[in-house]
Amino acid sequence: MVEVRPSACPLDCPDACSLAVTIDGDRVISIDGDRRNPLTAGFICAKVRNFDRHARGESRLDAPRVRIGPKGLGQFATVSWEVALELVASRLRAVADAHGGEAILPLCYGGSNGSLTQDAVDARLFRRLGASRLARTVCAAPTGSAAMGLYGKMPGIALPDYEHAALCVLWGCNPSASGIHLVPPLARARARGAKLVVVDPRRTPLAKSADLHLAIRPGTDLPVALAIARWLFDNGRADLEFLAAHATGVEAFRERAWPWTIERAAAVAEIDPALLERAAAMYADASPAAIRCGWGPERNRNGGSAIAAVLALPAVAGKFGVRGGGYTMSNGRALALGDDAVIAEPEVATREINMNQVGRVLTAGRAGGVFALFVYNCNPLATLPDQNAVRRGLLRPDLFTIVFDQVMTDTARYADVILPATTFLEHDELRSGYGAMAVQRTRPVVAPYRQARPNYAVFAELCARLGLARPGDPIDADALADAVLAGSALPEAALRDLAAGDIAASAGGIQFVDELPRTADRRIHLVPPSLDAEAGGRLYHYREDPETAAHPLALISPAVARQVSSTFGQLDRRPAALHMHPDDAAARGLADGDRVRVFNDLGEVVCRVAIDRDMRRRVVGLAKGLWSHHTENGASANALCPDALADLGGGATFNDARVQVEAAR
Ligand SMILES: Nc1nc2c(c(=O)[nH]1)N[C@H]1C(S)=C(S)[C@@H](COP(=O)(O)OP(=O)(O)OC[C@H]3O[C@@H](n4cnc5c(=O)[nH]c(N)nc54)[C@H](O)[C@@H]3O)O[C@H]1N2
Ligand SMILES: Nc1nc2c(c(=O)[nH]1)N[C@H]1C(S)=C(S)[C@@H](COP(=O)(O)OP(=O)(O)OC[C@H]3O[C@@H](n4cnc5c(=O)[nH]c(N)nc54)[C@H](O)[C@@H]3O)O[C@H]1N2
Ligand code: SF4
Ligand SMILES: [Mo]
Repeated sequence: MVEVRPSACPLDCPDACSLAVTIDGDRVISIDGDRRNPLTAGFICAKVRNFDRHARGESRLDAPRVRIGPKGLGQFATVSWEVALELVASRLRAVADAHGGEAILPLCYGGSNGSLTQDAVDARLFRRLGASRLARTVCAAPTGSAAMGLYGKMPGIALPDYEHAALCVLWGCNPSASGIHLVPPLARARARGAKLVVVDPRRTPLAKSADLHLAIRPGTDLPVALAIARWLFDNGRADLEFLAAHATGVEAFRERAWPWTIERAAAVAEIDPALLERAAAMYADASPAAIRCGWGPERNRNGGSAIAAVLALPAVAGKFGVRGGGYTMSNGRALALGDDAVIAEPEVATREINMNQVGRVLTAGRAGGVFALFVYNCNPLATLPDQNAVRRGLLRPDLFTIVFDQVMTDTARYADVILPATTFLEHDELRSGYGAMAVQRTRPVVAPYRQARPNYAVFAELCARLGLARPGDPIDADALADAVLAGSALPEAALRDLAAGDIAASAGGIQFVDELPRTADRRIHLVPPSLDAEAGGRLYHYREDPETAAHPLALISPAVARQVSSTFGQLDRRPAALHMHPDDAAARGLADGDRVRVFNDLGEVVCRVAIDRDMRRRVVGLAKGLWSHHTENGASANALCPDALADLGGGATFNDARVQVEAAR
């Protein structure tokens, strides 16, 4: 019987779309946007419209498997869940007995997971095992630290409210690929005469039509934002009254911005100073002025300070207090879930490993102290820095690796045991958006694919087998959802909506009218002492470009429309290309489509080159989340990304990769 069932997209995307899934028995016929959600507005991206290609494609894992060949060669035998779970439980127990619980490392990120499949029964298991803790820093760690330090993660401008802005600044953000539901409100604002400014090293689709595009060198957002701040102070355009009423650290911030004149910042960012000054003046003149800050500016050594400086601008310029004025970073706190109650086990103070340095830890062998790796909700070989180190680590004969995923990822090929996971269409979920201000409780719309199982079921089973289950533990999906909601700070109305099976959504307030900073004193802290301490007293101090004569090109790896990070990469078999400005190609004697070697001291990638006028000079681009089949030598941008950490939050510095490119022989 054909029927339409409601669902919600849990993928790592700001938009948190509501879905209408048409099914015939256990067959998905179509997936469309649900009209009940005003942001989704009845349309969704092609990735999720075609989700069945992922859910029923040839890479989908249909049963547990154990390795039968050498590590990394992808030779496995199918086994029963009973055999697989017994093996996993006995090996985890053996590792804990021989080396202590900390020798077990859960490796997850969970960007595409809600509260039932990440930080729920999984965390219970690992806490009770006394496993090492993972600092989940691969994304949003610097932005999170900066937004927390300055504003206590105050919810931002609701995405539909961009329609009311007279000026929109897209700062290191590319909604055309990575959050498409912001595009219509931007278009509506522009139809009413709003101006658009884009700060991005690439000429993104929206940069092409923008009124002003600052094509800065990656990693230079900090001086650029500080120069705008200084210009506002110098030209009497700072809102001193607002700052006196609502901010601390104003003088300290002003001092740290002081070295950055328009000329000096423009020189460092390699842009025209006149353009930068025009951007500052446009921002000062416009109201409402909205800054949509993305995650591009955080992925470098200056990332935390850069985001803090960008987020300071609406305070300095006095842009709050009107609908469509202020900023948006993450809106995750607008309707926040994620309470610890669901875990039913207090956090233990075991050692913490930064996921950006997993390669380093694994390759340290015995000294690294990790002998069992449990990978889930993550595809580390494709997404962590220093891919070659991660690969060498995964090849270690004395490492026992479990990979729990929906599809046969590059990482899974290195597993000792593979466990097949359900997709969101097959399990229960409870998901809060980080762009859209919406929470949705979803039910399975089709039965699990063959033997695939949900995370909550598998981790509960492992707790039981390891003797770590306790009476009263929430286990089934409803009990888990109840525990999350009971511990959340959701307003009554949202809880009622969820209980009635509806989307719990907030229209979003006006910053400094309906929303104040969620800091302890409800003020903005322009130089929060905790962040300054974390940055070694050097918050807002610019760290120089890591380029060298041997490796002068900045390699960035932006999000692409056809994937979410590495998710869906199995569906695209076309080879990837390195994007390069024509002048850089000419200087190397390269023509469009030539085979090239992209290299630095960490590794190399062999692929084709695409001559691309939308890249700026001395910056090359290779898509984020590529799989081994996308390049000739199986390496991706991550093979060239350093595992050094950003100034705040222990964040990744993917875009600090500096490389050289030559014709491949
Ligand atoms: N289709 C799709 N959607 C996604 C994702 C995906 O992979 N595909 N990923 C999801 C995830 S995990 C995230 S975190 C978000 C990311 O969402 P975005 O932040 O919008 O995406 P990014 O591509 O990471 O970076 C945005 C832009 O920053 C630019 N950039 C790179 N370095 C710098 C810099 O130093 N300064 C400035 N100003 N700009 C810079 C890039 O050229 C890029 O255009 O998107 C989510 N949505
Ligand atoms: N070079 C470079 N690398 C980057 C970035 C960059 O800008 N440049 N950006 C980074 C960013 S922004 C992010 S967020 C990270 C993301 O990196 P990852 O966290 O590795 O995210 P994905 O690549 O989406 O992989 C998620 C995996 O989880 C699986 N999965 C999904 N749902 C479930 C489930 O319910 N159960 C189980 N067991 N598995 C599930 C999916 O099938 C998929 O294989 O990548 C980072 N890597
Ligand atoms: S990936 Fe983003 S745009 Fe696509 S359906 Fe999911 S939430 Fe919507
Ligand atoms: Mo991300």
